[in-house]
Parts: sequence; structure tokens; C-alpha cells
Amino acid sequence: MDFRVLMQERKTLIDKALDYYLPREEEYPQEIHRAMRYSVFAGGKRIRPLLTLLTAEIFTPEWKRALPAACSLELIHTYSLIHDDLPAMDDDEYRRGRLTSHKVFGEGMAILAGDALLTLAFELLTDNNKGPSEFDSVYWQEVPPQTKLDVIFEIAGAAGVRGMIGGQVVDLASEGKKIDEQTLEYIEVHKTGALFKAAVRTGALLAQADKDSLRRLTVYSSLLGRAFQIVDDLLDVEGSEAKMGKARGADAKKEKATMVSLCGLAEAKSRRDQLYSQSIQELEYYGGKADQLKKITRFLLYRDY
Ligand code: GRG
Repeated sequence: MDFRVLMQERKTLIDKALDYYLPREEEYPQEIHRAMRYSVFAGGKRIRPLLTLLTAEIFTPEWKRALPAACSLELIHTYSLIHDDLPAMDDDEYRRGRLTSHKVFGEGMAILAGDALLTLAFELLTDNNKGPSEFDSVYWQEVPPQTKLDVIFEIAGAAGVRGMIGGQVVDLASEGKKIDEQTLEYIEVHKTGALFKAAVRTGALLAQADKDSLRRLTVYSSLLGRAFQIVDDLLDVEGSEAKMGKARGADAKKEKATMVSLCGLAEAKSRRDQLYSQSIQELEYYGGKADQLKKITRFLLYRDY
């Protein structure tokens, strides 16, 4: 199947599942449910859940079992963006071309919406709800309990202080300071890379991949996470403003240390290229079965938005 058609199909499935898992807007207290849905359905690319599904697809036709876990990663990602935009952190007014959560709902509600998305993610991962929906009955109940525990451990670690939060802490502490490349790498590997790694490993765990595959895919996703962050830095200098829905130059304005500001544009691109080919090499072992994962890797690292 054509890559773009497949991506759209998977994205539609992810959106339907997210809609099912999130509380209805009409449910009391409505304000928090509106805030949660406002940010989850704000035009995100769904990269992390797509990576989970495409990784599982290498190993099993039962890849839909990975859907609840894939969605939990998108909920955690959305929470991190809501909190990152707050005045106490990056203080951003716009994201994806729309007002940020605290600008629409107020700071208190934005904090709570982030908290609620994070906790809902773990509710999803532990849920044994035997409801009538395909999203309850098919996709999660058949996963062995030990695998569920492994996935919960994986995702909690990636979201926590040894993962994304750790990266955000060092990022916050580095504001306004000159940082070296090692510190920048720590920030990137943890702040951005941890969820990427968890997304891929979660797909592999749920598909019962063996230890060698887990090791190979851990290397692949670490390289992808690092390259993704470099691309994020490149887009802030050369991305399409129309497609990104935001102005370029935010990093320079905030005097943020990025791979571009530290090494220059040409070197940042050369590192992206190197990381790309190394990451693809890790997937060669799977031949055609990893074609879609290879294509999304190329798309993510060579896009202009
Ligand atoms: C507040 C605990 C806490 C953590 C925040 C991820 C993060 C940590 C902050 C986001 C800051 C940022 C812009 C990082 C660069 C890489 C990144 C995560 C970009 C956004 O991810 P995409 O492109 O976003 O997947 P969409 O909009 O497609 O969902």
C-alpha cells in the first residue's frame, strides 16, 4: 500500500481510538474535558503512536493490540506540550497555529488538563474494561499481563525523571546559560528521545519481539530521536511557516542552544543525514517488513514542517 494512504489510515484509527478513550465534552465537569480534547485534537502528527503501530506491524498481524498503548503515548506527549507552553516554562501563546491551552482555558485548567491526560494514559494501560467497543475488547484484553506490566514500566520510565522530565529539568536549568554539546545532547536524548524510544519498544514488546530485536530497535529509535530533534532545530531556521502554522526563529529569539546554534546549519544537516542512514541500517535486518517504518523515518527527517 502507498505510504501516505497507509499513514492516513493508521492516523484515522488512532484518532477514533483517542476519541473513544477521552471523556465526552458534555460530561461533568465539562471544562476539563473540553481542555483535554482541545489539545489532543489540535492537529498533531501522531508520530509516536504511528511508530508504535508500525513497529508492531513488523512482527505480527495482531498489531492493533498496540493501539491503547500507542494512544497512551500521544496523551503523554500532549500533556508535555500543554505544560511546556505554560508561562512558568516556555511561555508560548501559539502551538500548531492555535492558541495554547492556558490562553484559552486559563493556567489552572491547563495544568489540570495536562495532569488529567498523563493519568488517563496510565488508566488506559491498566484498563481491563470488558466494554462492547472494539477498542476495549479486541485491542487490549488479549495482551498477556506480564507484557502489559513491561509496557507500563517502559512508558512510565520514558515519561519520568530518567526520561522526558529529566530532559525538561536540564533544559529549564540551562535557560539563559551557555551550554556545551554534552548538555545539549542530554536534553535532547531525554526530552524528545525518551518517548520515541518508548514508542518503538512498546510496539516491539506488544508484538512479543525477541531480545535481539528489542536491542536493534532500541538503537534505531535512539538514533531517530536524536535526528528528530535536530530536524526540529532545522525547521526553526528553514521550515515552511505556512505548513508549520508558526513563525520561524523562536529558538534564536529565546537564545536557545540548539544543534544549529552550536554547530551551524551545514554540520547539523550532516549529522541528521548520518543519524538517518545509521537508523535505517538497523531496520535492514527485517527486509520488506520494515518498509513502512523506513518510509516514516525518511518522512520525519526530511520534512519541511
Ligand atoms: C513539561 C514534562 C514536560 C516536558 C516537556 C516534549 C517537551 C518536554 C517539550 C516540547 C518542546 C519541544 C518543541 C521539543 C522539540 C521536539 C518536539 C517534542 C516537538 C513536538 O513534537 P511533534 O512534532 O508535535 O511530534 P506534534 O505537534 O506533531 O504533536
